[in-house]
Amino acid sequence: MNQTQRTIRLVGVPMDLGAGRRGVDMGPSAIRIAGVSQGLRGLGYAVEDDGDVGVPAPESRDPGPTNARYVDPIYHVCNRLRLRVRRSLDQGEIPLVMGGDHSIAMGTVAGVAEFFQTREQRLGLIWVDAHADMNTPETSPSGNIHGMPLGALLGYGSPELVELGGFAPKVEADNVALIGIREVDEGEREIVLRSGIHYYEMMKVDARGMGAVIQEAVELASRGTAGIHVSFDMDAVDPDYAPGVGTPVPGGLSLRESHLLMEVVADTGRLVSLEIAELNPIHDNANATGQLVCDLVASALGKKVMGSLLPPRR
Ligand SMILES: [Mn+2]
Repeated sequence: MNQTQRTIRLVGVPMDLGAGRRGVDMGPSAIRIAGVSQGLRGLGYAVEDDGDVGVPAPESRDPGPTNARYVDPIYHVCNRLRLRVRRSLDQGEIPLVMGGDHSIAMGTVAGVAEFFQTREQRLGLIWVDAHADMNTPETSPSGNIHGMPLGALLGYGSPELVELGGFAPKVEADNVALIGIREVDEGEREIVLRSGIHYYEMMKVDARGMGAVIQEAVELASRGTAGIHVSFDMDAVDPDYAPGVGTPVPGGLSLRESHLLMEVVADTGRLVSLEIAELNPIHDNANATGQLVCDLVASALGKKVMGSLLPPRR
């Protein structure tokens, strides 16, 4: 086991500056309490926990522009997160980033993309979400930045966020698959279409089945890339299974569809980093959604009904 043992680096980001409803800042704590470390050690990984990236309380900051609320503190948190993720990858680890609202993905993906860019390699991105997260300050109805991170990573929106880490875009649109969407804002829809990313709204998941959808998604995210990052917004899962989220939308992924997605990703052996966002313990039932996070993380990292299969060393 030791020859192949890999280290997973837990990074908590108790961010709720980008969200409308409060409470997602307690996500990292709830995931730890549900036993994420124990589960991963049970699969044969070494687990290191750095604790949380520092995030200022909203009460202590001026929200700033109404169309991009808290853009300055969010930028600074994401920048710190970017460095942590980059360092973890430099050490040969698998970073597991635990949010926090989904604006954290701008820091996580910047760190992963930077790691590959210095090696002249590209990153594939699978984004699982009820929403497209491709608003810009001009299109956003709320001004909440957790609705903008995928757009920013692709080069749309606030220049400060787009240029995070000093390069843009972080991923090529052709290597991005967006799965599970069922609530997209009007102006945002146009950006999704214009961007050239591959999107799988719930209708496609229903019609084609998750097996076919995730197979195509991993192929697209693998094309010419050195690895895949999965950014998983818990609101992608149906609220029946995941009530503890920031922005619940009915008609989401079933429990098995969610696991199948993660299991197929694990089977590719190409997952380089993983992120879970938008767990909101205030709306949860006795941490059931926190437990689901741990189960999905285990599936993404190789847990199988018939035993586990650890991804090979890079
Ligand atoms: Mn999201």
